[in-house]
Amino acid sequence: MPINLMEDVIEMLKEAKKKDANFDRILGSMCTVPHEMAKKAYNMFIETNLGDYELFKGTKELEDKAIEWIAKLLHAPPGYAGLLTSGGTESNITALWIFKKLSEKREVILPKQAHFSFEKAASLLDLKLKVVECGHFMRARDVKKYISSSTACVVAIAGNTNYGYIDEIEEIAEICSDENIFMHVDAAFGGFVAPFVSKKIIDFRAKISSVSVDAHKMGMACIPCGFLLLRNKNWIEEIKVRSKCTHTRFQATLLGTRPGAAAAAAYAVMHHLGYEGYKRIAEKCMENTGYLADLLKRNGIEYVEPELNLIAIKVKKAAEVAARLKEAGWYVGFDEESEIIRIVVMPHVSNEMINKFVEDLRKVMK
Ligand code: 0PR
Repeated sequence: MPINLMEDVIEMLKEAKKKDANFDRILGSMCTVPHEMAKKAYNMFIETNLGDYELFKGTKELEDKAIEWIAKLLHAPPGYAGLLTSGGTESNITALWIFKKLSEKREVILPKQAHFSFEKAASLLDLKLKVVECGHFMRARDVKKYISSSTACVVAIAGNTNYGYIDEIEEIAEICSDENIFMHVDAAFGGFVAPFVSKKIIDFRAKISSVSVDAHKMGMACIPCGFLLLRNKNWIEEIKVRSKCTHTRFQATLLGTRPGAAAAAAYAVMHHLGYEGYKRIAEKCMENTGYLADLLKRNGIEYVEPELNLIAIKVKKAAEVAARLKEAGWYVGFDEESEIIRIVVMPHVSNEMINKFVEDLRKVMK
């Protein structure tokens, strides 16, 4: 006899789930409720492991197809390589891991707005981060003066964490190409939005070396799922390891055992929605972002003009405002240093939610 009946365990799980925040109250997350198609696919492939893909050839095919889909979206050149990762953090660490090895240098130039995953990368890989002082995004002219003979790589962001702004990627890529240094684009957030709603080039049409995109953010897939694309497939050799007891001979990912379910879910949504479907979702999110901006303006609340589906609202004492909003039932991101609270207008964020939120924000800010 088991020590607890399955239905009792389910009860226990339900109790725990009740304590979780509900997405109809979450405004500060870059994740969202996965698409129904993703949930179905995830369940179908729950036991698969891409760390030993010789055992799961069908799942491996889905992973390859998902990578191809992203490669096409981002105009990867022939001879590219793609990795399916656990998300932005792993993609960013892996990119810097590869570029450190290829360049045999240790300095990484990145904007002040870069995500904290680069701090983890620096700590793990013993890299020196040279932070470019900038406003809401990084300009090419500001990058130049940080470049030295020790520079391994420049990082630029397409959709930064605080403001959703896009750095001057094309121009920065020109500089990197002239200087013969690697350039990584972190499009963890913007990768599923910018290609559909922005005229800016964030992909391989610019002279970039790599780009990361997360399917578990605007891709509406299941957590954990990101992609790292590299211009040259030979670069993968730098991180390839002979795997000994698995049925598969090599691994070239930071993680060993990896969820095939995440790959299946991501490709299922891609196959279901197509580029057109994602375009409609991105456009709807932008429309709702415009709606939020208008409402804030009409209420005299200051914000940073959005570039993608993210609005930074200017407040004094951001942590306090966020805490009061939490009391009113809203979860928002905040950054005390920049004096902002952050609303990410993800697909689950409706105009009804926005109306109620702004009403509560007005009360909280009084
Ligand atoms: N790059 C950028 C530009 C990001 O914004 C993030 C995460 C990452 C990389 C790292 O991605 P992973 O967390 O997938 O490894 N940005 C959000 C943030 O830290 C993530 C987030 C998600 C925040 C859900 C809150 C939340 O509830 O702000």
